[in-house]
Order: sequence, then C-alpha cells, then structure tokens
Amino acid sequence: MHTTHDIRSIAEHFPSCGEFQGTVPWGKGHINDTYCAEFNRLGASVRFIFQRVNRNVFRNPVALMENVERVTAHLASKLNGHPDAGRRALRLVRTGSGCAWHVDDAGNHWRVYPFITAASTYDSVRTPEQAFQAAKAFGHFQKMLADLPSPRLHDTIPDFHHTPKRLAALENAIEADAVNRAHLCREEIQFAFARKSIVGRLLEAQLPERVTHNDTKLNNVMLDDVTGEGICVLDLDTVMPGVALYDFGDMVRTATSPAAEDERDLSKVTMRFPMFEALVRGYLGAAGDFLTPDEARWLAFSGKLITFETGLRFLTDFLAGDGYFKTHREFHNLDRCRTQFRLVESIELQEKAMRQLVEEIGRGRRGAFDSPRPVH
Ligand code: ADP
Ligand code: GN1
Ligand code: MG
Repeated sequence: MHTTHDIRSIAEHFPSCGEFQGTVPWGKGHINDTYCAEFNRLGASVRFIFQRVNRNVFRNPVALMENVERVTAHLASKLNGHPDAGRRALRLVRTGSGCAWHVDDAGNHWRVYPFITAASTYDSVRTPEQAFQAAKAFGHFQKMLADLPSPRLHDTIPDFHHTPKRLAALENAIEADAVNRAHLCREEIQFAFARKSIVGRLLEAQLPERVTHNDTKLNNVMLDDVTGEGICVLDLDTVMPGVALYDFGDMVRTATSPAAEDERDLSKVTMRFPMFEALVRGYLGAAGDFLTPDEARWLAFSGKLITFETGLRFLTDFLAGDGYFKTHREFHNLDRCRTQFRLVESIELQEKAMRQLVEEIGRGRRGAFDSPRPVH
C-alpha cells in the first residue's frame, strides 16, 4: 500500500497534532480515503486519523461536516465527565484557524480525529459477545442522539435507504448496461426482481423518524482490545434522519455471517442464529426503552431488507462500472453482491424463527437484554 495524498502538507493545517512523523493508509472502508498519521507531541508519539471526504459520494461536504460537528459535539456533551470520554466518541481536531475541516487546493475536504487507542474494528464477527457489544454500542449511539436539538440534520445522501429507489436504480443500470456486464449477472438480476414485493415494506410501515447512523456495519464500531466492550461508533458521514431499523438491519447483514463481505466461496455465507440473538439482546438492551413495539416487530425483516438493498447497490455499481464503492479486483462488486444475496436466502430460511425469537425476547420470556449465552 502506498500513500496517495500528501498528508504532511494537510497536517500543517492542524498544528495541534504536533510534529508530523509519517503516515500509512488505514482501514478497510469502501468510501473515504483514510490515513493513520503519527506525530511527535512534547516528546510523545501520538496518532491521528486523517480522512478525505469522498466527493463523488457526498455531493455536499460542507453539509456533511456540519452534521458531523453537531453530532460529535452532542456526543461530547453526553460523555462529559466520563473518565474514558476521549475513546468513547469521535472528536474533530480543529485547524489552526479554528475550523472543523480543511479544504485543500484541489477542493478536497479533510478532517482529523484522534486515533482511538487500544481498540479494534473487525470485518467479520467471531463470537456472539462481539455481536452483542457492537449492537449495544450502536443502540447506545441512537439513544445518545435521541435528544439532538433541532434543526433536523442534513440528508447527506438523500434516499439513502429508500429500497424501492435502489431497485429502480438497478433497473436503470441494466437498461443502460454502460460497460456491457449485464450478461454476466443474469442470475443476480433475476434474484433481485423476484423480491420486488419486499422493497417498500418498511417505508409503508410508517415508522418514526429518528437520528440514525445508517451505516452500522461491523467495522464502523471499535471494540476495546482488553474488555471487548463496544466503545466508539465511527463513520458518522451518514448520521441523519432515518428509521431505527436501518441500523439494526445492517448489523444483521455484517455481524451474523462468518464470511467476509467479498467471500467467493458462498458455502461459507450463512446467518448464524446465536449471532442474531446476541444482536437482538445487545440492541434492545440499549435501545429497547425508546423503541416502539411497531419498530421491534420489524427487527428480523430489517436484516433481510438491508442485506438485500446492499446487494442491489453492489450489483448496480458493478453494472455501472464500479464508480461508487472502492474495488480491489475484477468483479469485486459482483462477488459482494453474491454474498449479500446468499445471506438473504439464509435469512429467508430462518426468518420465521428469527421473528419468534424477537417476540420472545420482547415479552421478556428469555431474560430479555441479558448477555448472550456462549456457543460452543
Ligand atoms: P469509510 O467511510 O471509508 O468506511 P471510516 O470512517 O469507516 O471510513 O474509516 C475506515 C476505517 O478506519 C474504520 O473501519 C476503522 O478501522 C478506522 N478508523 C476510522 N476512524 C478511526 C479512529 N478515530 N481511530 C481508529 N481507527 C479509526
Ligand atoms: C459503505 O463507508 P463504509 O465502507 O463503512 C457504504 C455503506 C454500505 C457499505 C457496504 C456512504 O460503508 O452504505 O452498506 O459500504 N457507505 C456509503 O460494505 O455508501
Ligand atoms: Mg466505514
């Protein structure tokens, strides 16, 4: 891996970081350019995350940064006095002139966060305890933002989880077939349209609008290296008005299967029930007191829907020539689409039992909100 941006010169605009030592590309996000940079501050080595906002994806970076500023300030106020506050929420480092971001000569928006130490992100879940902790952290995040003062946050990507529009976008991409790939994915296209009837269900349910994260994949939350606790929610670019179920659904998508999102051996892709149970317990333990019974009813379905929607998005990007998600090999987006659709199938097979489990936990029959039982 090599550094493609001159982080040293960006760092000059964030003098409080200290004396620049070096940088490496960081993380496995599909959207922004992320770097970990090391500085010397008063003889000590300190690290910061430098991020370039992806302008192709976020058309209004100023609105995005305004959201991030408000959200981080609100989280900081909630954590005021917490002994570990510095690791529990992202905090924007200011430029020398006091701005929360820097615009470089090419018009790129840069922001800097202190590096969250002694914690890690994971691309796939290993234990039910990890699933429980991730879900609890995302539920807690929603709870902390429930009283974010008005005005409404900006929609950084309009209709982000509008699944019918995602299906319509796929239809357009097939029609255009811009890079002549439609013949390579006939089966996936058929799979998508066979499930047309589910795309509007959450929208039709008229669930309450909340402040939601909207991108709760497993590697957007840091788990403490010692205790395993979910300590810090990352990737705040899509925090905006949404439905709580979008967040739960994306946890099911990313924290129930043992396989990587781009796994080519589809036999490894499966929705594991103990992980789902851990997610329900973790999420409801943190968010259960504000969630309405109407919302709780859709928990299992939301996992299927968001997984399906993400598959649609990968397929659409594949057909359009891979302009949205970062790809690292040929057909990468198609491989990702296939894992999503396989996971949808696995959820379909278990959906009834998943729904029953949510109901049982909701009724408190199985010691709702407990830690998950370990699986052996
Ligand atoms: P993207 O939008 O591209 O997904 P993220 O904001 O999720 O970008 O960052 C990519 C990865 O960088 C994360 O998955 C995480 O591993 C790491 N990361 C981001 N912010 C921090 C931070 N403040 N401290 C430590 N690691 C971080
Ligand atoms: C992107 O940024 P990252 O890698 O955390 C995407 C999500 C997708 C996810 C699929 C802004 O998330 O919506 O679900 O990839 N983020 C955006 O892995 O589109
Ligand atoms: Mg991310």
